[in-house]
Amino acid sequence: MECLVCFALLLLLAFNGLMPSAERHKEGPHSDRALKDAAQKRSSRSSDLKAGRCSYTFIVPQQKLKGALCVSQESIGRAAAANHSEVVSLRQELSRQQEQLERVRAQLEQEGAMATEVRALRRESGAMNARIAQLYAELLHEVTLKKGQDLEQRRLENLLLNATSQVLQVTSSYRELEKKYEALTSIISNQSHLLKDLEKQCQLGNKPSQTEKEKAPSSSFPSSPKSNDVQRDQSAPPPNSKSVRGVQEVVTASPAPSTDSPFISFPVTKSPGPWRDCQHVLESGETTSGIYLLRPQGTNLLVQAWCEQSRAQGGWTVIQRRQDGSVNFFRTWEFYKQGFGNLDGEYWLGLEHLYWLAEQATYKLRVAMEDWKGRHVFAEYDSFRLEPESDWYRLRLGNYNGNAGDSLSWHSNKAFTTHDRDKDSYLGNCAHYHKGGWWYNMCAHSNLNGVWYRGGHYRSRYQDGVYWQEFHGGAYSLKKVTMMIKPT
Ligand SMILES: [Ca+2]
Repeated sequence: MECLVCFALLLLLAFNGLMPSAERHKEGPHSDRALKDAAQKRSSRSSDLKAGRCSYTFIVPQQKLKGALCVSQESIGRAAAANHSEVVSLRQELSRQQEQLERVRAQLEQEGAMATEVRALRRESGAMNARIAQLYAELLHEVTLKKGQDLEQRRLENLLLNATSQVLQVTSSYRELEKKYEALTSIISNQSHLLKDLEKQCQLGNKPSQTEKEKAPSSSFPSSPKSNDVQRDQSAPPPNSKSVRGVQEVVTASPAPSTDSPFISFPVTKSPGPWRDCQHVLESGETTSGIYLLRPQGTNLLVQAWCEQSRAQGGWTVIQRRQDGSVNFFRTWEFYKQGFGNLDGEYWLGLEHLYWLAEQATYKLRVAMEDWKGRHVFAEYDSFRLEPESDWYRLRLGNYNGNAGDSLSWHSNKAFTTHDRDKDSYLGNCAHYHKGGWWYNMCAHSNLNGVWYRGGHYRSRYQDGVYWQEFHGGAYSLKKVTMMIKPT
């Protein structure tokens, strides 16, 4: 009953609400004000309905009611159910569309981020490309530069090679010139000696002399010491020609004059000789020291030597002497074999002569030395001999005695070495470093054929002075040295 009453009231309200609309249609479309009012009223009514004063809304066709309005409860129920299902479906549709919207929005957002990322990547890629292009250009530049450098290097190498070959040519030319100069100096020296001899002979008048019968040795001898001043002490006065004592020519009964003599012959003795050695000279009554002609027994080898008859009982054959640096001792094998120097000054008797002399008997060796303060010492070895040239004149030495100290035993049983023939035990050539010829071991406790330095202690890149290790050491160059042998 209550439901029916409520429904009737609602119908009345609806009818009142529709009436103005019908009237508006009659007034025509020009009344905007009326339309706005009606819209306001509808909205207020719908808000009233939403507020829950009524559960249903009915839409009634615009027509004039004629007669009674009948609504059955059944039709109302059907309409309500239809509306409800429609609302539900609409809501579902709405939520579905909202979901779709959300998805689309999310997708859009995602795509937006991706687009940003793509743009960033594009920018990065552009930068990378630019960098690669730059690097490529740099590489190209480097390659070009390298090629240029290679060319330059090759050019420099060629230049260097040319310069080296030129230097070699110049060096060889220089060596040739040096040889020529040496030969010329030697000839001049010999000629000057010959002139002096001739002058003296002229001064003696027409007095017959044995000297006229003999001829001075030719310049085929090894060059004079004056011809080579490589090692000569530069501060030393030039060798005084006046010191050449009593010049006489070789007087010899020898049937075959030797061609081996390395010396310019100026013997001082009137004794004809030749003698076996200086002991033989002494025994023959010649007690004056000087130059004598010797010929070892069983040989045709004639050699002049200085005989020391006043020191240590005399009878000594001098085989080596140093005293003023006037002779270069840095010589080749051939010079050391044949001998060189001045018999009344510095000289080396020659290994071949030494070998034959020492073959005659048992000889002893005496090394007499003097330092720059005038102190004299000596070293003696009770036997001395050499092996033949086929064994490089190997030294065989006996026992030592003396007051100089033993600096030669270490060299015993060693072969002779020169700068052009290396027979020493050292990896390099000792003669090169010690600037002489010696029975070098590895290398030298004594170096009596080294460079003669004035004043004792010397400064040199190598230990190349005239030294005796046990007497002042290797850095002290001795003032005077004499090596001499004598039969025991
Ligand atoms: Ca060597």
